[in-house]
Amino acid sequence: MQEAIHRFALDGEPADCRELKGGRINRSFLITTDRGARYVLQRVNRYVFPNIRAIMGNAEKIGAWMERQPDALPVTIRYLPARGGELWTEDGEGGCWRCYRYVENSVCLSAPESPEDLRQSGLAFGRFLQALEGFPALELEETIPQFHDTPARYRQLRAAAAEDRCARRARAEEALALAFALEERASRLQALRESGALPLRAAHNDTKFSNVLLEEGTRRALCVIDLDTVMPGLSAYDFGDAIRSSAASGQEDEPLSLDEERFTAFTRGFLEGCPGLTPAELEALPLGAFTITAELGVRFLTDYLQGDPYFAVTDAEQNLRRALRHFRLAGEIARRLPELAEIVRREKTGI
Ligand code: GN1
Ligand code: MG
Repeated sequence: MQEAIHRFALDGEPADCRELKGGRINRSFLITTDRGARYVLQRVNRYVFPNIRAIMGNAEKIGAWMERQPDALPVTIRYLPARGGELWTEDGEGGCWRCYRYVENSVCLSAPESPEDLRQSGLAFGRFLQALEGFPALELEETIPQFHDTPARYRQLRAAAAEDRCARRARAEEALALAFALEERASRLQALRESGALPLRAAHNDTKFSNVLLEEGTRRALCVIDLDTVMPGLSAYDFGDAIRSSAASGQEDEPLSLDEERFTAFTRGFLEGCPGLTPAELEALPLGAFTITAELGVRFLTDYLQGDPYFAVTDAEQNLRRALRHFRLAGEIARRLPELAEIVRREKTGI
């Protein structure tokens, strides 16, 4: 890390470093220099993102586009060039590092503290999506192929269960049964994508609550972070992942349930931020919340069966607990779909 940080032109000499917790994939450190300038230094997870050129190329395109959008959020993350001219630097151990200016006067919460926090997060992700309207989505590289292709995620789960390389399957039978009970409904969104019923957009694809920075004090939407999965996607993914994550504490392995007030607050902000959604997209939003919740459960369960190579865990059962919590939440969302559709309709029309 010492070596990596010196490859970026900082304002001053690094004087302090502390780890920023919360991400499941990359590791992030807050660096403060002797002149008081602050930066985020990240070590990119190469198991998840083997193609560093693709993620950084996408980030650069998005950043340049956002800076030309009058309605974009106040702050967009831009990476600093490293010595050598790339936006990242490699260490001798296969690690890749990148660096950006810490967003001052911001707060990053692991869970919302009020409905207004949720409305602001809805506004942030909605405005992000809206600002990317017109962006040539297909020019973005698919940083993780089939990221939200739920049927593909089920195929990976089946393969992991068949292989059972860590002899964990016996402990996963209940979770597997729950997963497969959700499969038919969880495959519908992908079918809507493939049929062209839903427009493909440049979407964020990883809209968990902690990926929004709010302004300190005012708690207004300031910035959307974690652009590694910005690629062609659906508005229903972004809406859906935000809904599922706002039902969770940071750990995602505690009981989850859908709160109507929270759902309404997020929906209000999202629709206000992204007025350009088509009728078909509006209709698919609740299905997105269901699908992404079930899909993430499938991903956690697959990772459990494979010995946790993907998601950071605190103990050997955490991915299994996360999977179970997500399947139960998905079941609850499925039962409440008509109610959720009604909230979306009401928030859109105001009547
Ligand atoms: C990962 O990187 P982070 O922690 O924001 C994951 C998301 C999951 C999330 C669950 C690239 O997000 O898809 O929803 O964990 N990101 C990737 O906490 O797989
Ligand atoms: Mg991420």
